[in-house]
Amino acid sequence: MVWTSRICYRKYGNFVDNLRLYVKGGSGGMGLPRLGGQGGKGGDVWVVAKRGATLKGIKDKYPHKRFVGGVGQNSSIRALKGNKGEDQQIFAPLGIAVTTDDGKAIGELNAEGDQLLVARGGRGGSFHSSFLPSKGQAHHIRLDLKLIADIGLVGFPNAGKSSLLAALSHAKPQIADYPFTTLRPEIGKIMYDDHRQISVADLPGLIEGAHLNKGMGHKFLKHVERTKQLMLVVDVCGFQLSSKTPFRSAFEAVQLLTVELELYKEELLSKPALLVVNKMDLPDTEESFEELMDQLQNQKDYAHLLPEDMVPKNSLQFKHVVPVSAATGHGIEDLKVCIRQSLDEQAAMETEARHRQRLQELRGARPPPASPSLGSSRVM
Ligand SMILES: Nc1nc2c(ncn2[C@@H]2O[C@H](COP(=O)(O)OP(=O)(O)OP(=O)(O)O)[C@@H](O)[C@H]2O)c(=O)[nH]1
Ligand SMILES: [Mg+2]
Repeated sequence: MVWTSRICYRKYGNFVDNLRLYVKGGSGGMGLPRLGGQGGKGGDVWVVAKRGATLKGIKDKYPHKRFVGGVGQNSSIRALKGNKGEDQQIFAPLGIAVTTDDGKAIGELNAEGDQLLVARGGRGGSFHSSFLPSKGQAHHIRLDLKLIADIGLVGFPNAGKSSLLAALSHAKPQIADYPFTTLRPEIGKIMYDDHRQISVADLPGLIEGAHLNKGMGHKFLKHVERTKQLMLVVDVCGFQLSSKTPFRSAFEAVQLLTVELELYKEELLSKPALLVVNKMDLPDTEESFEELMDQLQNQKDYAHLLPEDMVPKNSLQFKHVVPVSAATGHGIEDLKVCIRQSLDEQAAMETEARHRQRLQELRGARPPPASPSLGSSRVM
């Protein structure tokens, strides 16, 4: 039996799982020595957890990545005690760790509305400071999406995700011939001979309409966000959830899984992804695999197979398409190599991007001016 993995080198997408921001509390307002007036405190900068927010959203909306609190009001004859400067809020997704630039933890955002103070506004001028105000705290912070694993398995029920995890790692997930065997993520570790470890999350099966919260819906999709790369798993023979639901071929399964990801959060499609075609030990699957490859390479020609609303607007760019049998172990070693290669490539690209950014900073690129809305408006 010869199944060869198909390797297609494509550009990595732009899923953002970490972000470095400059935050600065507003300066305090001037005191009024003559009348003992106290200037207002500068506005603080907060990071606030908001469902639906994304790091990419912050990056796109605020390309300068600078957040500055409002300046405290000066003390005046009309208002001896100046008002506080306006706070600045940065709305971030749930499941975020916030650290200083040198890695010191500031805190985590895990539930809707959780908030962290990341830059304190300066004190207003008062008797104790000879009526001179102080500047706000200023530094770089990092927002990191807390990852549950390097790779997340995405597939319809019964595709063999848990069997695959068992074949790749020492994990012993529950495996059964009925759908929805897996109800919560289970993490396994692939061990390589040189002691490298890569974690894989077995996730509950996805169903059509998951983006509308059907089945495990959002609970499932939330975990997909927290893995570096996606590994779609399809049964080469196709899939039928029950006698009342239509049969879906392997190609249709790929498209439907893509639609669910796309409708939940479009940017998930820009995560690096691999496709595993499972159950290749069953009879006549070589032909089905060839057909699937043809369909994947000529997706437009096969768009008519599904109703329009079930065809994704953008396709997932698979780094590798790997035929395997989780049952016999065939193709598993090949898959381990592909997984490692894909993650290494992503890490190299991220390192390069970081170096480029640092270099730019070292070359003394002046910090870009704050956008006019900063200090007075809300993020997103
Ligand atoms: N013939 C064959 N059967 C397989 C293979 N991989 C998995 N199966 C069978 O497919 C069924 C489903 O396997 P699971 O690993 O539980 O599938 P799953 O994707 O984790 O399913 P859910 O957790 O319900 O979403 C079980 O009966 C497995 O024995 C394979 O490579 N070949
Ligand atoms: Mg399972």
